[in-house]
Amino acid sequence: MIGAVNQRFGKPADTIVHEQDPFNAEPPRGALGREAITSFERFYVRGHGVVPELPADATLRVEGLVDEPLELSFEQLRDGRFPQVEVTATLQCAGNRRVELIAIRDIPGEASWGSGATGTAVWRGVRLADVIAAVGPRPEARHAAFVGAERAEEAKPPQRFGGSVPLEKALRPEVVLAWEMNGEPLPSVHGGPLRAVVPGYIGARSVKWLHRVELRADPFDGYFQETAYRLIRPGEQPAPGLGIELGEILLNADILSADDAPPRPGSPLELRGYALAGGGRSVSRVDVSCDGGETWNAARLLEDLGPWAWRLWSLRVELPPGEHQIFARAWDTSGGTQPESPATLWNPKGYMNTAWGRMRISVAPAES
Ligand SMILES: Nc1nc2c(c(=O)[nH]1)N[C@H]1C(S)=C(S)[C@@H](COP(=O)(O)O)O[C@H]1N2
Ligand SMILES: [Mo]
Repeated sequence: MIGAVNQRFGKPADTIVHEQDPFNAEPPRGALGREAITSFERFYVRGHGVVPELPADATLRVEGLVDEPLELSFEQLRDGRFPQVEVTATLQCAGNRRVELIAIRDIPGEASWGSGATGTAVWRGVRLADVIAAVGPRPEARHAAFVGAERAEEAKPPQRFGGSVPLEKALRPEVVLAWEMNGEPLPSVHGGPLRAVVPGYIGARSVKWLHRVELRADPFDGYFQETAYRLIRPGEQPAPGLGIELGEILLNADILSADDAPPRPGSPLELRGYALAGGGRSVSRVDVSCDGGETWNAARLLEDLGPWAWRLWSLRVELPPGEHQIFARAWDTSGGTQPESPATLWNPKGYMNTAWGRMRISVAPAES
């Protein structure tokens, strides 16, 4: 069954399916660490509603606190009136690595995402800033909301998915309305024909199947921003306006792959992972410990894909026989680093686990 749903959405058979309908799935972490630009096959899918089938003449409305609302066909968006741009950006779901929080205390009703609810792609489209300039924002406009085309039954009450970012962010050059992912037409499971891409913000703000952009005085008041995607305290229940509204992502790093074959004693092993800075900062260093945090070695930082993308890293290590707890932690250009343990980060919805990346590796005893 799981094979069939993966096949239906074009994902390989080893994709880990959290939910079939709506489809929610992530790649095995090892596969994710092999490519700097995540291929379509290995890009996670997070959907709160069923993938909508949009009519061929679907349009984008740009409205709200604007002088002249616009309704644009997708052809008009790409017919040259707005310059086309490409941005290499990592999307990261706020629920990425929730499984480590669940290990501390159960989080009923939320999927146990592992390390794979993140990925990096080259997105092509137009700058949201150019589209906003065309409608003339009114001075009272402070936020730009994105509303998707599908109906999410899990929302209370059921409603379209949506979310907003401050207008200041919306006007930045990295924020795009995209119709291409890695040089191909944006697959519908990733929001095609058109999605917002908001680099540096939680994945939930990169609204798929974009239907409407609304300039507002206040943040979006739909379920997925007012009630969900907020950091509440242990013991609290989600409620409108409660807790901290999530927005910018935070510095994170994870270990994605070791070699495929089980490591042999005495032979070097290549550890790989990513680090991702938040707030427009960049990654300065990644340290890796193979002895539970006693000693640390600096990993080699691989290709720099620009300010909005993760930085892959690698480190060759030799491990003696036995069980090893590997940790990775990144440092950013402000000298900030990640918290050690997910225990202090636990929250009832299981968001924003940015603790040290961790992986257990066992090395078999040498053959005699
Ligand atoms: N319309 C719509 N947009 C959406 C969502 C959704 O459920 N509906 N999920 C959001 C969340 S929570 C994330 S993490 C990203 C995931 O994008 P992907 O499925 O292309 O990886 O899309 C965001 N955009
Ligand atoms: Mo997400």
